[in-house]
Amino acid sequence: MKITHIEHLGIAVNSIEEALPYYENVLGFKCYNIETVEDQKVRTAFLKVGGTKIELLEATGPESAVAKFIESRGQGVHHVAFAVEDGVAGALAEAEGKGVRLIDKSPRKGAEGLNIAFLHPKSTQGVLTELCEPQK
Ligand code: CMX
Repeated sequence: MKITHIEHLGIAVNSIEEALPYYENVLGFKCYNIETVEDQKVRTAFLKVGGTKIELLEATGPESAVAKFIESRGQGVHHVAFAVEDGVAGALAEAEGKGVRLIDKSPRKGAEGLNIAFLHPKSTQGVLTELCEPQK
């Protein structure tokens, strides 16, 4: 697979409204989009940081992956998303062929309408890893 850059860092927060003043007023980033990704049970806020982004993740219900994460580990870095230039489907097949456990067997639509897929943290050295189509 050809990874070109970190597309975004996902950060789990209790509340986007409570977290944003730190990112905007202290660090000086600008939130440009807030959306709900229904099938992931998360609300997301995106901020640009140079050539990459931060995605704040707020759970929309107790069964959300983000709610479970915060319950066991507290707020903090939740995942890293890499931009794959030559397609998420091919990258998934390659990762699986190299013994990596897939969470998503095929690409699906994530925040910002991009094709994405997750690799299981138990086979990625402890870091939940997202493979992501680069934004045009
Ligand atoms: N980073 C690293 N490790 C993590 C983790 C994370 N974000 N979330 C869970 N884990 C660890 C747990 O601590 C646990 O480890 P131990 O067994 O050592 O305690 C282990 O993974 C649990 O694995 P599991 O029982 O297979 O799975 P869970 O039910 O806890 O779910 C995960 C974990 C990663 C499979 C699930 O959260 C998932 O499918 N995530 C992908 C989807 C997602 O995160 N969506 C939200 C963001 C969506 C978006 O960005 O749009």
